[in-house]
Amino acid sequence: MTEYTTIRTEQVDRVGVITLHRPEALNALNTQLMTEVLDAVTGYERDPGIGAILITGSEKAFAAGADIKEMQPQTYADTFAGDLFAAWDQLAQARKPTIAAVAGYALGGGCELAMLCDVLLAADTAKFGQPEIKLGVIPGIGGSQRLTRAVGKAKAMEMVLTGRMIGAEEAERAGLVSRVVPAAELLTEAHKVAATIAGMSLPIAMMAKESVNRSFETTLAEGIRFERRIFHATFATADQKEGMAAFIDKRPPEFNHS
Ligand code: CO8
Repeated sequence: MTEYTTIRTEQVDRVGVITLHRPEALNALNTQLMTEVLDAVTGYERDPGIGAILITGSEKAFAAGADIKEMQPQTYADTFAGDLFAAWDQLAQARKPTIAAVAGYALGGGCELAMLCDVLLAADTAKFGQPEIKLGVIPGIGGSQRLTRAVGKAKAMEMVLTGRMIGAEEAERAGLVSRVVPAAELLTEAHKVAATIAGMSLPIAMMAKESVNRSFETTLAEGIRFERRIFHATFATADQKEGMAAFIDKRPPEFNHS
């Protein structure tokens, strides 16, 4: 097991958990934290015993953004040559389902990290925002793109141009999060969702994820054709036979992820 300092990891049955842990900086995303999260995700992606990845923070903050103290002295040449924050694309490209459980602040890069995940659950204490403009920068980990796709132009523009934070209820109404739960129940609910997904056939869950994500990349006609072809491909798996046989036999399926 790798030793990390800015995150905690644990495996709960088939769920790989990553808890952001920089309490002194409200889980601000510095280079070390990014490297550790991506290393843990890579490990979970490779582990056939993991079917879903759950990312969470603390009660006070999921993450209060990219680390401002680390970024402040950087030059244009540093950010350009180092392609600052491009590494987070690895999380967007994770093939296993990812779940973000957000309590407290999810600001700037924190909001973007949550939006990089497939399912976003919020505690009633969650606060989402893209306050970069107040620092003289703009979102840099996909915020202007993913937030706009999630909540539409008007709300995304208001959030990105004013830095206004929105609460959990507004985030749910706007379609940014799938569900709001009382803060005390966030982790229990998030683990339930993650365990449910991890209990499905892994290749089928990966195909479902890939198919939904395709909708962001292509036309409706091509997306529907892609979906149908993947649907046809599910019939090449043992888990399709098992899933349908279990329904007919009136018993729970026993997927073997093949
Ligand atoms: N970076 C570094 N340190 C932070 C950050 C951060 N993003 N957020 C909080 N901290 C630190 C504080 O400095 C403080 O440390 P210290 O005790 O040493 O002073 C500690 O965490 C606790 O924070 P506060 O005392 O401020 O706690 P409060 O409860 O008073 O306030 C807030 C909480 C409202 C969340 C406040 O901390 C805040 O506004 N944080 C900054 C939020 C923000 O602006 N985030 C966006 C950052 S920019 C970004 O994420 C994307 C950049 C993309 C650029 C792309 C370039 C290519």
